[in-house]
Amino acid sequence: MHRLLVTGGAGFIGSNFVHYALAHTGASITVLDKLTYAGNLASLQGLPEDRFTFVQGDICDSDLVDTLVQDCDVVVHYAAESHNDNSLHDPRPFLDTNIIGTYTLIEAARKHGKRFHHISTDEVYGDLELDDPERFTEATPYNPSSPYSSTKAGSDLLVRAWVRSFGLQATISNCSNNYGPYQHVEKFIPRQITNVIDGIRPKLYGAGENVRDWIHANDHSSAVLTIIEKGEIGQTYLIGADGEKNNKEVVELILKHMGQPADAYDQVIDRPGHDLRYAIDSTRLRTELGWEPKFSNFEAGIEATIAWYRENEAWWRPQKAETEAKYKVQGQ
Ligand code: NAD
Ligand code: TDX
Repeated sequence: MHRLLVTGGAGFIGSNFVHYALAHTGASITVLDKLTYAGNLASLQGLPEDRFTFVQGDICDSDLVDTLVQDCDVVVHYAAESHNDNSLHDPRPFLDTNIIGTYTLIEAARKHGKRFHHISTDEVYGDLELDDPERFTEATPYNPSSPYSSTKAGSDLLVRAWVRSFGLQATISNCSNNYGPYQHVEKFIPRQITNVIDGIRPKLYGAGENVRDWIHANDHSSAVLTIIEKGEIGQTYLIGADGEKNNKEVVELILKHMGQPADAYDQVIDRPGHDLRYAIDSTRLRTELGWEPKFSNFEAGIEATIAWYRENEAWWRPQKAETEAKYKVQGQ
């Protein structure tokens, strides 16, 4: 694993992986990122110049992708349109980037015989009832709910087909909800933290009973590195850290650590088609590849994340007003 091509490396989880992989391996990394509204070069500061290169470009640009894939050993594919709410209002970019972009990358990886790791989400499996004793496993049937999750599911199926039909040397991982520093203020946890900083009450969709299975972004990165190093070609691995919490509990935790009363939030219009619960069984990754998460204390992780947003206002401030204006139009 000498040269990695990381797509979407200026986004939340991709940039975390770039920092993590440079710190924990001897690899050199090229990031390919379009710098959409979600990409931020400030998330990639302070990296060693001799081991890191940034290329601004689109994963749908087949000539550019061909050249970059030819020059690397492993492609780690994070680039995506990633926000469910956006996909409900303007699905087209999700089809372009998540489907055509993935297709463009796997065609280049197949042509040049390169190792490929595809980053995906637990949302491809649809949702669970609150009292369902089962969690998602690698054998759970696909049943996506939103334009976002259906395009991620489509991209996973393309990768699986390229493995079977063309012998693509690929692995796939489906991870649960990530939290931590450098997450865009459109997403649930940073939106509420920065709202409180701005004196705005947190906004809970519906009654806040929906459950998400939270994992720290660093644990996602260590899992991806483990799969790249030890994963079996053609295999899918679910990544999760046993972090189930409902949205109301998360908002109350944020309010507690920001010195606000527990009920200082607003209930707003629910997301159409809102998935009720996600829960990951990551037994395969733990038993077969020996991976373990390190961030087991969610409350401590939230406190650290609040501190990061307080200390790094310059990073998120430019996106805040525009993001809230969009939510206001939607009544959220
Ligand atoms: P993000 O929206 O923060 O970042 C996406 C990045 O991709 C941005 O830097 C953007 O500029 C780039 N990008 C978008 N379209 C592009 C294109 N056409 N060409 C090149 N670059 C492009 O997303 P994220 O939350 O960091 O998610 C990264 C990946 O992880 C996605 O594939 C997502 O489906 C997956 N994932 C996310 C979560 C989560 O909780 N956020 C959980 C599981 C899986
Ligand atoms: O203001 C809000 N209020 C609220 O109650 C927002 C923005 C969200 N929510 C709810 C909706 C979800 O139940 O919080 C939960 C989390 O919402 P998001 O941060 O939008 O994440 P989610 O839709 O669960 O998807 C995330 O995890 C899986 C990522 O955005 C995806 O990229 C990833 O695949």
